[in-house]
Amino acid sequence: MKRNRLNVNIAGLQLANPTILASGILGYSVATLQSIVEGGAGAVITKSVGLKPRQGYANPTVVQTKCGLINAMGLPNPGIDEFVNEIREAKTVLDVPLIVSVYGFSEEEYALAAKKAAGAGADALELNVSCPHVKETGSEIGQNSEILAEVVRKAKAAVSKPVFVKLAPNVTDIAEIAETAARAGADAITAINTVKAMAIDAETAMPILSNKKGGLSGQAIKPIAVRCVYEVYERVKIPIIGCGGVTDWRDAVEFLLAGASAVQIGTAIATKGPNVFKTVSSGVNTYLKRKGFRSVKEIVGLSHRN
Ligand code: RRO
Repeated sequence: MKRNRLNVNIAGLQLANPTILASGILGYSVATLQSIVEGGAGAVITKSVGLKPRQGYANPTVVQTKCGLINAMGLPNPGIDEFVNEIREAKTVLDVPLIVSVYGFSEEEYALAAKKAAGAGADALELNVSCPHVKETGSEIGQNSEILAEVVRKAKAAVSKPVFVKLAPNVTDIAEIAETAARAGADAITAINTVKAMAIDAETAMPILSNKKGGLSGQAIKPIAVRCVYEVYERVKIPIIGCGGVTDWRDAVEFLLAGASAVQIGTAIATKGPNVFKTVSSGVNTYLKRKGFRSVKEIVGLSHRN
C-alpha cells in the first residue's frame, strides 16, 4: 500500500484511505464490490448475512423522500453457507479489506455466521445489532445490554478477526450501548444504522413501504450520526467508524473531527456513483494538506478539545 496521509488503521486493518462501503448497499456480488473498490473505497462491507436464506419483504422496499431514502428490505440474503463462495471469490479479486456484516436471531447464530464468514476469508466482521425493523434481531438485540454483551463475547470467541459492532441511533443513550459492546470485547463501533422512519401516500392514504416502517438514510441523518459519534467518542477508547449521510469531503471531515477514525458511505452512491469514494478521499486529503496535518489520525476527535 502506498504510504500517504490518508492511510488509517482500524483495529489492525490497514486502509489506504478512510472511506468504506456501508453495509446494505451493493453488498452481495463480487462484481459490484469490485466496482466500489475501483471507485476508491478503502474497504468494503457486505450486506448482512445470517445462517438461513431470507427473501426479505415484498415490494415496495425502498421509498425516496425529499431528504433521503427509507428502506425496509427485511434482511434479504442467500444465507452464509451460500455466501461463503462469494467471500472466497471476493478475496481473490479485491485488494482492500473485506468486512462481512452478520446478523442472527440468537447469540449462537451471530457467532456461527461470524465464524463461517471468517473461515471463508473475511478480514473483519461487523455485527448488525441495529436493523430497525426486523423482529427478534438487529436493534432488538442491540437495545438489550445483556444480550448485546453476550453476542459480542460469543462472536469474539468464535473468530480471531476484528469484530465491529454497528449501533442504532433509535436509543436513549448510544454511548452506554457502545460502552457495553467495548467491555464485551468489540474492536470498533460503527455509528449509526438507519433512523426509524415511515412515509404515507396522500392518494392511497396508506403507508408506502410494504413493511410500513423502515430506516431513513442519507443527508437527513448526518447531524444525528455526527452527534452519536461525538457521544460515543467521549465514552469508549476503541475506534469509531462514522456512518450516515456522508456525501462529500466536508461530511467526512466532520465525522473525523467528532471522533470517527473512518467513514462509511452508502446512500450517496445512488446519486453520485461509485467514484464518490475517490472524490471524498481526495477532498479530505486536500483539507489535511491545507491545514498542515500529516495524517487522518491527527484530526480524529479534534473537536473535543476544550
Ligand atoms: O435489510 C434491511 O432492511 C436493513 C437492515 Br438489515 C439494516 O441493518 N438497516 C436497514 O436500514 N435496513
